[in-house]
Amino acid sequence: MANAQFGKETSERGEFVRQPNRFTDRITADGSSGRRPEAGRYRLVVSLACPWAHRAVIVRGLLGLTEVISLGVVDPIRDEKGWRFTLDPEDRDPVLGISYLSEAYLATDPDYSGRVTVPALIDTRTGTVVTNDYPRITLDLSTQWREFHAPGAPDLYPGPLRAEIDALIEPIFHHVNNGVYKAGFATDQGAYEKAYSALFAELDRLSARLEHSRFLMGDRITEVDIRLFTTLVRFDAVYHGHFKCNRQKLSEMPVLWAYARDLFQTPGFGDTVDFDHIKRHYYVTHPKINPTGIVPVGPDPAAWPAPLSRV
Ligand SMILES: N[C@@H](CCC(=O)N[C@@H](CS)C(=O)NCC(=O)O)C(=O)O
Repeated sequence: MANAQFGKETSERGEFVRQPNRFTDRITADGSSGRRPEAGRYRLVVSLACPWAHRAVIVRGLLGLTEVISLGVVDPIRDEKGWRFTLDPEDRDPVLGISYLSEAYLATDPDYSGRVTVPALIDTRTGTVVTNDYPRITLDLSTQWREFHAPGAPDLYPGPLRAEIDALIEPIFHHVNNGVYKAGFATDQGAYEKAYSALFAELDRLSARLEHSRFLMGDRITEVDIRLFTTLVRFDAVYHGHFKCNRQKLSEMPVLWAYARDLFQTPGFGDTVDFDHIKRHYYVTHPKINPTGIVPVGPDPAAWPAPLSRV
């Protein structure tokens, strides 16, 4: 597709079809996968712009794993060779010693030809990618790394609630997390409108659920809140304009807006949000959608930390 942002991931009907995650090894508590949790061995490489990576940053922080799994942060702007470690001295990740994330991908699979994506969990001993399977990464941090969780860390994926959490995660992924991308990367009017309608229908459902519930699963924060938050926090800054998800702004949907700010103001959430990285990444690196690369000045982020009361 000539006018597609990601040609290989755009169907003949102009729909965005996300590539599968290539590296899916796991680190498991019992070592049955061949890898066990180990303090200091693994490095999580993220872009602070990326909603999929953002999930892992939040979960790692909430569970108290920041001293156990180190964090590498890439420049929000990729060049023709992809994600770069230009925020580090000498443009190299200080632990992995590489300048591009692609070096780790190619060290793992010399024939890799897909998009080199974040988040990626890297084995610092070998410099290879253990996993870029973002939905699994956070669940494994919750369930497989328990021995390293901080005392009193929340259980973000409690056994008895998993079926209900999984049932919520599914439509949120398709219609919201990935839905905004399906709207934004569509190259066909119908494909865009389908994604737009499904997105707002799902947001309406979530809003109704949150009208009488502080979080999606009641009074406690779980994995599914984190997954919804990382899309909501980008909504007005990026998805409303850049991806044409503009029935309303988040700030015009009162229940979701209050919910998102409630999470933002919870330690471990707002302190992981970098609106500068978020805006520069999307508006600069999708030239088919925003050919000028101009980054909008607004919206004013001051409303996010403003005092709020939820009924
Ligand atoms: N691994 C997933 C999701 C992660 C993902 O898409 N990350 C984006 C940033 S939000 C990325 O790394 N993109 C690199 C690229 O487009 O070249 C995928 O391949 O679709």
